[in-house]
Amino acid sequence: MHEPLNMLLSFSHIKKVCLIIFFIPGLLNNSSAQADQVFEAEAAVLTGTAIIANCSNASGGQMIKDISNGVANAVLFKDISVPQAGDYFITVSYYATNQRKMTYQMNDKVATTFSVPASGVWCYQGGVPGDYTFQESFGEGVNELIFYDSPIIDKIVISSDTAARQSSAFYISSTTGNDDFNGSSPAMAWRTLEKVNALSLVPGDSLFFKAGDTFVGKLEIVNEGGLPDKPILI
Ligand SMILES: [Ca+2]
Repeated sequence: MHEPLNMLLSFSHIKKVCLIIFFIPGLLNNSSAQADQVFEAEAAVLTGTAIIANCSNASGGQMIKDISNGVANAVLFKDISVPQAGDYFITVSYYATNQRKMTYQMNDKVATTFSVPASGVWCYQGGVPGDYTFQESFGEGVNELIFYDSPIIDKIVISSDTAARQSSAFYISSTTGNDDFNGSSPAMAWRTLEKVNALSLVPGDSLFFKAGDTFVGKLEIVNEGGLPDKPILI
């Protein structure tokens, strides 16, 4: 691969990409952060074919499988209560041996489908669940969250603390990306800046824009900042 002539970044030149360091102290001091809430899938309402499977590596020793073929076969978390309306992080623990679609619906909103990467081998083969975190706005009080057309689900964790998500690298390519991907690798790169803008960056995150690609639009980083030892790299 030859050296790119412009300032756009290359996946293969990761060590050279520390162009901008955001350090905005104080923004992440959220004294009202709530403790994580854990909801085991096996304690949720199961409909249709959804059924409990036992496995010692799953949280609580159980998980839910056969969540396919539409909304009739679902895992419904009926009683997710949050103290105030706002954005919260949802981390789903799941098992999938291949990239899989996952669909959820929050309260009466339109359902959302995205792709999650393979978690590894199956639970009975000794595999541990994969974790996938996304952000969703909750109403004050009780919320309902339903998953269907999804891989095996072990549990979900609801958190208001941005630090609950571990720092990650995100990849964006306007030529080879797909906004249905999760942005976790060059092969799973997002296509548009909208996906980046929808992300709540946490300290230690990195954003890699593919060399030679052109990105139209505006990169918005609002109320997101790094820490002295964990900057956000772009
Ligand atoms: Ca479980």
